[in-house]
Amino acid sequence: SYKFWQTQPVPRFDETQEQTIKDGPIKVIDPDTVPKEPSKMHEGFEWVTMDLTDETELEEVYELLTGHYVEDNEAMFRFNYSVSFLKWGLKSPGWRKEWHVGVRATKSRKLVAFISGVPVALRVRDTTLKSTEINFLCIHKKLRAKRLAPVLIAEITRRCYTEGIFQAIYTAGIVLPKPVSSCRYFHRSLDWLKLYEVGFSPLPANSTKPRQITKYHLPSQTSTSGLRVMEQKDAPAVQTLLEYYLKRFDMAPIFDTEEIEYWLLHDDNLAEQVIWTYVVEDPDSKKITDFFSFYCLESSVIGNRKHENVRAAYLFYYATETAFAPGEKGLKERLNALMNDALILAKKFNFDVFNALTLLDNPLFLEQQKFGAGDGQLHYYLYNYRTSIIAGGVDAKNNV
Ligand code: YNC
Ligand code: MG
Repeated sequence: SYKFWQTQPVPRFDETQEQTIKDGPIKVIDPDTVPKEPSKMHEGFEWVTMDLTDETELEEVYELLTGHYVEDNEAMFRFNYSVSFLKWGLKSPGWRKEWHVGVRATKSRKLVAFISGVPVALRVRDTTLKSTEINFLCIHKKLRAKRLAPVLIAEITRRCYTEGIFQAIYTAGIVLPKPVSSCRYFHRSLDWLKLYEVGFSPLPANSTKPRQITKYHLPSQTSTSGLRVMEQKDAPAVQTLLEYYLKRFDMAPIFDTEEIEYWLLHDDNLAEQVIWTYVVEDPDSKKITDFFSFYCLESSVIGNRKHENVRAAYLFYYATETAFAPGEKGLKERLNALMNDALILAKKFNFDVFNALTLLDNPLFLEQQKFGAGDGQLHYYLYNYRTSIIAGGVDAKNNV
């Protein structure tokens, strides 16, 4: 098996796990050998480049994903990325139209498949790679299991190579050769009763509904003094703080100030808010000592009478100066205070659940903040780059 993946420049499962692995590209790409044209598309279908500045085309991508994108194992929920989320996620600084690849049915013009990439400067240990973050690979349900996915992957690879980008990062719930890191999803109920009613949260045998509701109750006010919404003027301080904080991990993106503004500040032009970011400003020194952020990603509930969707907040980037104290003194306590405030705010903004992965310093607060382990895994992959396995501390954004 892995008929396609075994032909690709990715590590094999049987490769050594030793520390002696030397980091570097698996294959050196000669730009002159990169095909100038896409490979042949399946009969009756054709390649298109989507113009996501055009609301109609954006809406087509939205419709494809809403009907056909990632579902849980029991097919109870399906990600429902909003149009605003797609604008945010697919048009980040340096984005290229050519990396929004579609497939249309030649006759009907219907969009039946999509794959995308956005540029990211990705640090893997001591090396920073100019790379692409691949996301939103989706094929219409009626076109599944026809080996179309490898054709889409090969085409976006060609379009990356054409731009002189020879590495990529991507995530998937499934196991492919071969994860560079693996995380587990954790979920913190904000509206336990709704999560129970949609079939997401079970009622433990030794508990009752009122007890579950009480268990997840949160105060109405945040507790961290100096906590406020991030503003544009905070971007340089947040950039420095995050860059410094992420140095503690083996794999992380490197954001410049423009990217920090883009990824963390709410854009008033969007119909729906996607990102919430809070900073802690020291009342005396006016210094930014901490920040945290979360984004909104709803899931459609498939076939439930009472509820159509679940509103989930996903923990995004955060940083705290306590991580730099000798022996990281106070880090756990501080993170718990910050994340409790994040939960309070998410509740206030009507989220039903707060999700986080087992990356960065998240293991320091998951249990205390009453997150429960989900059954979903998220595997991280690098394309055309070899490095030994990374334990924790990976790109928090690419988490389909
Ligand atoms: C997947 N998620 O193994 P083998 S994640 C990568 N990522 O190949 P067919 C996948 N490969 O095993 P279907 C994959 N899922 O024979 C399947 N594959 O070597 C591989 N689902 O193709 C699979 N979105 O077309 C097998 O399968 C081959 O019709 C089979 O299509 C798959 O966005 C899919 O989960 C996932 O829409 C499109 O099931 C379809 O089933 C679907 O016969 C629901 O394909 C939505 C969904 C995936 C979300 C994501 C990240 C994608 C990363 C792609 C790899 C990028 C590599 C880097 C490229 C740039 C390089 C540079 C520079
Ligand atoms: Mg197929």
